[in-house]
Amino acid sequence: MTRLNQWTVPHSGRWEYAMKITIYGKPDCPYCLMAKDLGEVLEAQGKAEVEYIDLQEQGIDRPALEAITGRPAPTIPQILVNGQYLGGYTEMNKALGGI
Ligand SMILES: N[C@@H](CCC(=O)N[C@@H](CS)C(=O)NCC(=O)O)C(=O)O
Repeated sequence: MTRLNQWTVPHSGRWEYAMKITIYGKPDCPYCLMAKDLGEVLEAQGKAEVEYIDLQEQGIDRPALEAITGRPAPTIPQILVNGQYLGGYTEMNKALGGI
């Protein structure tokens, strides 16, 4: 079993990413696209596993999104890290843009 890099942790006999980023967004949303792009960069760098969830495609409306994030969601994207609320693209870029 080889450790991939500092972003991986042992889990059930194998290595998995320590960071799982979940992005809730919609098409035609520039901030969602920026979050998606940053997520793709982090994933390509082997730093995180990223899941992008299209709210329209999945039929998730605002109350449902707020139930998921546990707080008001006046804007999109809404982003979680390991199930914990992070914020929107601005917070994602600030926290993870330079890692
Ligand atoms: N500060 C937020 C801004 C996000 C934002 O303004 N998103 C737009 C869509 S790209 C939005 O949700 N506007 C209000 C709306 O669509 O109801 C962030 O960094 O994510």
